[in-house]
Amino acid sequence: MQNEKRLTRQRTSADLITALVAATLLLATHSVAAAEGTIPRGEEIAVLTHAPEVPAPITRKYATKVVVHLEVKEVVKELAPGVQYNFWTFGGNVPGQFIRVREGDLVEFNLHNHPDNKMPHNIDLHAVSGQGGGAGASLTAPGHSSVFSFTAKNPGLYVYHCATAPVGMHIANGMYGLILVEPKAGLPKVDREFYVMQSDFYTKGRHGEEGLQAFDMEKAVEERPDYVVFNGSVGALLGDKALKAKVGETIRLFVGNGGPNMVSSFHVIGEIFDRVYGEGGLKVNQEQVQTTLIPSGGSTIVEFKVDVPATYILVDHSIFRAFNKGALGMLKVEGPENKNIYSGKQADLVYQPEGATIQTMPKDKAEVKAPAPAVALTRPELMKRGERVFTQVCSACHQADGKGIPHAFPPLAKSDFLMADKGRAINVLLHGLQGPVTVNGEKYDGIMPQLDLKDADIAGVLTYIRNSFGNSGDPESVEEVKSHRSEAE
Ligand code: HEC
Ligand SMILES: [Cu+2]
Repeated sequence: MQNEKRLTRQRTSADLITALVAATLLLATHSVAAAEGTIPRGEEIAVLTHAPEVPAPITRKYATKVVVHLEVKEVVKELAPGVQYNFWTFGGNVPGQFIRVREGDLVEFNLHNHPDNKMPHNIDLHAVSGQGGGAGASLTAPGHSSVFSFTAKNPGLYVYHCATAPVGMHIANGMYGLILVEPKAGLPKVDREFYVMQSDFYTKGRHGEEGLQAFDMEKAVEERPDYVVFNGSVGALLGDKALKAKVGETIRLFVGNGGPNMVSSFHVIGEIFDRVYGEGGLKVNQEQVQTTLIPSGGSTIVEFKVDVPATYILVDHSIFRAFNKGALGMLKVEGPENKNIYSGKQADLVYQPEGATIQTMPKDKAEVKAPAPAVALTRPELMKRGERVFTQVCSACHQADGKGIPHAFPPLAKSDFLMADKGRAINVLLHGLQGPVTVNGEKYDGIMPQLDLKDADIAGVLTYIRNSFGNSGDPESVEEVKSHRSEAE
């Protein structure tokens, strides 16, 4: 096969280690495959597409080795007209690029984290059986690549997403996409296939507020999205970006739901789904469906024949999301009328257009909190509280042993940075940290998010980390944290 040559083609020196790791992985997976009698033949580079495009159906009748290259990029783009957002993406757009492989293929997955990115990322593919669906093997610092392999054993339409802490934030920023594992026999032939993915966004400003909008964790936790959209932005499937088809064609939509929170009541106004492959499984489990439910982190495949020309409207039928939060798309179908199926206008009826005004409930008055008096905690109390905070909040990034992850999360264990300056440590916990720092001689240039911690939690966790993992220092008092907080205000 000509593709086999590609393995040795154009390896940059940076790829060399990656290639070695891949080769080792390949040997290991190869022997497993051999035992099952499904040795893949040849090799090809996966063609990935941006939504709404879908890679062509697979015509190959045997399993092969498919090499996937997916690059994570953090990019500022439009979330809605006039509204920008710093998206974290698989491939430069939301949703992530569509991956299409065949049941039985051996997939060599190369996850690249662009050097300009600020955060480490990884990938959890729901199509993978194994630790974290690949997340366990793919945590990748900016400027690095990870390689792992898996056999696509289970056909179906699967969501993939980033699973780096804080997981919710990585997903909320746009880190999800779809991978189709086509069954050996292929899917029935249709005229057109499209890739549509719904998701919800949470911004500091309310819906429509212009400018660069930051992620709002509080709204995300409370599941109050400002935007619910198809394909990553308001209007991604409207106007000249509408999906297009001709009368008489059969359409297949691969529909995913990245969440992070909302469940989709997916509906196409003016159409009936002839067939639904519920939850992205392999079986047509229902015919003649009006609205199908797509769980967060789930998918569905719908098929329908378009009989008459119209602009069919894709919506989340939780209808305020459609008309007020962005979950609207269009499928424009052209061709001859069939008055028998649909007469068109027979009478001029009064039509009350949807008002553009968003009506809001009066805002809750911001509670003016009187500062709580500083509670003096004993050292054992601080240690106990600190251990809890560390386990629940910090260990996701700095790891349970406090040793961090090279290039991504600095160590707290024996950290010269942490131990040198108590006041600076308090400020890191109060305000987060970004920009280059050197910890024990290693450079880190990531972002530690600002964590919404109480003064007593900060005092506790600092006492704990400064007296664990081989560190020893004096306890932190709640009073000290409090005075740093008021200095900043
Ligand atoms: C989402 C991941 C994340 C979480 C959660 C997190 N940190 Fe960090 N932390 C980082 C990153 C990334 C840096 C380095 C930032 C930079 O490069 O400027 C950092 C830096 C630090 C530093 C200074 C460098 C060092 O190693 O001494 C301290 C101290 C620290 N974190 C403590 C904590 C504590 C305590 C918690 C829990 C309350 C916590 N962090 C939670 C990601 C995280
Ligand atoms: Cu990520």
